[in-house]
Amino acid sequence: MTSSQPSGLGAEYADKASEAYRAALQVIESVEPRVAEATRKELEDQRSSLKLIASENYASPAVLLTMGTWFSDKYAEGTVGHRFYAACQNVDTVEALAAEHARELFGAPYAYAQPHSGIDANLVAYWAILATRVEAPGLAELGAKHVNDLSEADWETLRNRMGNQRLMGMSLDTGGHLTHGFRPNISGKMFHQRQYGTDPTTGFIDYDAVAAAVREFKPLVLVAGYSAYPRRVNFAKMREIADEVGATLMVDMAHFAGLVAGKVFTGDEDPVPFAHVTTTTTHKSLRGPRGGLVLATEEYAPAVDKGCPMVLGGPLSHVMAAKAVALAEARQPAFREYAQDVADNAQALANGFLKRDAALVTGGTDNHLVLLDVTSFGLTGRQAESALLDAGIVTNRNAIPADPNGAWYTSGIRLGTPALTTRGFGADDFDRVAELVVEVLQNTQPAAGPNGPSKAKYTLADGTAERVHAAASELLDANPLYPGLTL
Ligand code: DSN
Repeated sequence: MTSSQPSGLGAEYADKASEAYRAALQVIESVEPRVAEATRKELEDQRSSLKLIASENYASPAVLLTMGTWFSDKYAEGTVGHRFYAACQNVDTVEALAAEHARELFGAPYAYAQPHSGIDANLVAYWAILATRVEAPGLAELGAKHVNDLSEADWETLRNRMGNQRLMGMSLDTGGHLTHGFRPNISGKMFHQRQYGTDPTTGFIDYDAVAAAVREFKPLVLVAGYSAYPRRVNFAKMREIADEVGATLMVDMAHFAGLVAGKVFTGDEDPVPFAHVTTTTTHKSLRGPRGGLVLATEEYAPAVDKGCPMVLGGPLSHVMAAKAVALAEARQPAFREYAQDVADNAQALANGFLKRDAALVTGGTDNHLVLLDVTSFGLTGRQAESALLDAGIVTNRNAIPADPNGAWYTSGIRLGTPALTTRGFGADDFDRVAELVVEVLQNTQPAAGPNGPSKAKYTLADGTAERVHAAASELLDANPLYPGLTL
């Protein structure tokens, strides 16, 4: 894709969007001017910084405007056509549309559009797997007893049959998510957990090692998917591994759903035909509103459908409407071009780092993100993240495998291409981004705090922030965010 051809930002209806936002801000201003001011400032800040957070994007004005309506005022617990509240006929329409677009886009038998976030989607999935899989003979009789009549033995039975289920997911430091069984997270407490990692030499998933760990642990749930792994996953293999021990395969595709929707990940790399349950967010590479989505086979659908009120609070009807709009956008042919550009641009970004001798976890990428190991610059992830921010480059620090600095300070920086690709950045632009990132890190030195060496303090050589900011502005001006939108 060439630069200055933004895809998906709604340039064709910029005049109408400008009118809508101007009017909306005037209405907001009349009640709480500081909110209107912060809203204007947020657009200004997003327009003037290099957004490289791998989990962020820019939704179209059509998606954003859909969220600001009276659907926000409607309670709609339950599911389409089967609500605990009256007068949900219009919510039914938008929820059914969101689910239909999701089923068509991903080729899934069933889609549930209610989760408020990716974590909520994962909780619904876990609950649905437990509700579907855990056989509990005698539980009905125990459930019928008054709580005061349950003996110690009854409690023991309840605990053993309903709890103590096993889950195995990818560890946080090798790219998994908190909800994939990280012990302090609820997923690590509601399940007896164990984690798989990556090969310590290559940083890639070692499927034989995963299979051996699964054979030994025999989890009820095997979780695949990631937040910070810069490579593709073979979901056919993960399903084989799950099948060997009768585990349910759950795939969290929150990060790469856009690449699945855009048919960059096909065959064994498309999780939907292999997973029993697939979860995602809708706001990352999928470029929709903030929210979650669950896809499932017929077997798991009835339990997923009870996500609200069993796990979730009332669905956000205005966001479900926006999901329907975003998923309709993702079914357009232009979205496939966008998804391919996201992957091509990640390659350009990785190559830009490698040719400047920066170290990348796994030595590169074949998805939408790169994980830069900043130890060779003598920095922690926290120092690197802060110095880059000073120069107008927005990234997030991230643990690398066996991170010596732990999950707070970290030794890595995660950078993704979905957002800037939406702005129209092409391969040359991402090479320049890599150059600017390296320039900042080469000019950053760790600094001591009042009590000695610090993992947070740093100094940036004079003039670096200004120089890099100016160079970044050139790239940003050539690829404007919401071109034609004036407030
Ligand atoms: N916050 C998301 C991310 O940045 O990857 C995951 O929850």
